[in-house]
Amino acid sequence: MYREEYAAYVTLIQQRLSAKRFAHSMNVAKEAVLLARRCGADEKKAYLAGVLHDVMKEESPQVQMAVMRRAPEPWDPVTLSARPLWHAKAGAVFCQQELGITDRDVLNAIAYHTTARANMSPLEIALYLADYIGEDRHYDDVDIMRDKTRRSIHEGMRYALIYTITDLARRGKAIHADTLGAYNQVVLSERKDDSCEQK
Ligand code: DGI
Ligand code: FE
Ligand code: FE
Repeated sequence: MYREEYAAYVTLIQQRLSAKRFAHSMNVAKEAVLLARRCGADEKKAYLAGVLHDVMKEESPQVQMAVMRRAPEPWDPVTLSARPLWHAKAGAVFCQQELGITDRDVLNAIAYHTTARANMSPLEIALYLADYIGEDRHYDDVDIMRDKTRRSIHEGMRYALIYTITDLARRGKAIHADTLGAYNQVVLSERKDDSCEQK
């Protein structure tokens, strides 16, 4: 779709990731473009964010933490304690500092692709949902998740957040305040339409 324009990033991702994770990244990029179109987000930015979102995923926790620590602000205790969150934060720092990406919306979409947060931009929502419904995804409720998202972005967000929070709580994991913030906003909002506006 935008593969030629971003060929250098696609090659970088292919070199840094396993074949499986590379395929996932390309699926997410494709799906993010379709969702961006529906939400009125920039399709090119959605493609770029999709390609790069898991760039740090296969680095060791030590490397992820070292990259994260290059951010100007300190990280909160839950982020520091929850390893699955590190690749998202390190990914945004890497894209900014090493790849020279300056677009704040793209960097935020990567930084928040794992936790979500309240007041997400349409681009952030497109990437967050794309990560759940890409072709390579296989988890118990993936068909329901795809169906809900097909019907409405709001329903997709609602289902994804309920699924994630329930799963984390069942496993006794810490839940980041940003995830709870996203959840509360979605369940308190009455919207049932296909808009990405969360207000
Ligand atoms: O990188 P992917 O596998 O494509 O997907 P992802 O970036 O959404 O990561 C999913 C993992 O992140 C999964 O193991 C659940 C975990 N996770 C998501 N939100 C939270 C979380 N873990 C903790 N501890 N707290 C959260 O709020
Ligand atoms: Fe991820
Ligand atoms: Fe992912």
